[in-house]
Amino acid sequence: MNPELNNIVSRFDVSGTVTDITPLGAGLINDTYLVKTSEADQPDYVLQRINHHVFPDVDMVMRNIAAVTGHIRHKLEEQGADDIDRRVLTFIRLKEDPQRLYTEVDGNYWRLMIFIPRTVTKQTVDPESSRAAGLAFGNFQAMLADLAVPLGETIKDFHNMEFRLSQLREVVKADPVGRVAEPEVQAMLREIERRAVDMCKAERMGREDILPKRVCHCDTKVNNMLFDEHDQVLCVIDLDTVMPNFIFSDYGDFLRTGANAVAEDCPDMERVAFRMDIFRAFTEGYLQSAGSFLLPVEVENLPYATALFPYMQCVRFLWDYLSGDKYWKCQYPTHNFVRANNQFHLLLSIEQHYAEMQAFIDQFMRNVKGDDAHHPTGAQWVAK
Ligand code: GN1
Ligand code: MG
Repeated sequence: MNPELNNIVSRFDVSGTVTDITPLGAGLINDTYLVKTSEADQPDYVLQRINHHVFPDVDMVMRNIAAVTGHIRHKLEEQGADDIDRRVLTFIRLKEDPQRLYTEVDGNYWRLMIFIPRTVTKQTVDPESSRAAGLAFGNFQAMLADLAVPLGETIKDFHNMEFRLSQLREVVKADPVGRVAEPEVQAMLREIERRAVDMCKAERMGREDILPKRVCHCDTKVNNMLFDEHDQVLCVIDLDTVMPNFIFSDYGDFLRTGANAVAEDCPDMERVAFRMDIFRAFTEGYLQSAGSFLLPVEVENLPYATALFPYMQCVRFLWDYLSGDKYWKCQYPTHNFVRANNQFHLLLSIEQHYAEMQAFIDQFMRNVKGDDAHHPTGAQWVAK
């Protein structure tokens, strides 16, 4: 067992005897380990090094997470839910300083949480698990809609499209690794600029005060959910990016990964496609649980959200490619460009389905209005 990792774990108030610490999962941002204990009646743990280059204010990250997990736990208790320790993450306090949920060692920050057993993580979904995911993320937002503690923005301007474009334009100007002149990069930059004004619609609506920010997860990828043996979402994980945002973040980022027929770095662009069966199932699930608080302007713009996130991720991957691959781990030199191109092809597929998505949502709203026109917002969005 790695003595340094063992030493870090020993700072936390763990129950049980640690026998093994091994790498876990394949997150691109944080380093994660499974901490095994020998006793059958004691939990195993997950040890994680928080990437403070990505999340500069570690204390804010952990304050947000404490507020969010505490609030969800309280809601679940009120609802009389069973198995609460498997439905919400539990972070372990430090022995020396029980107020704190993380420790610093040689400039690195670490946290420990209870490992949730008997779960399934997915890299891909089918319509049924997408419906479950839609319900779960809508429910996550709904449970946090009345969170009284204001959350911090753990990555400033994380999903701000105007900011992401300005970051890209800056690196294009500076061209630090000489990749801007590549013809494929030039072609992609033209496609990005052609759509730039449309894609910044959310920021404009935000400034006009017609679009609110709410507590969002902001990284609603398929693999940030733990499913149970019945294909229901048990627990939403990876909470570092939980912060106030437009709801488009959670809706759009799920479909970006879940509805892509292939992985986000699949180099075969002909296989990249937006799956409408996933879109319909996820949308119905999401509207069922988020319907209690969504405004019409939020519902109407869900098709825009499906386009926004592949577009934004294309911009972000291209930015990293042009910066010299500093943000995402790469397995080969053009990995980030392949990812950007994949996201761009996903956007093209979404653009082809745009009218169909709009019609699906419009139909949904018409059904709802016909039946229940007098409700300004609220449960009227529930799928019929
Ligand atoms: C990062 O760490 P991971 O894989 O959950 C990124 C997301 C991107 C994603 C693309 C904090 O998420 O925004 O969509 O990679 N998270 C951060 O794979 O930048
Ligand atoms: Mg993750």
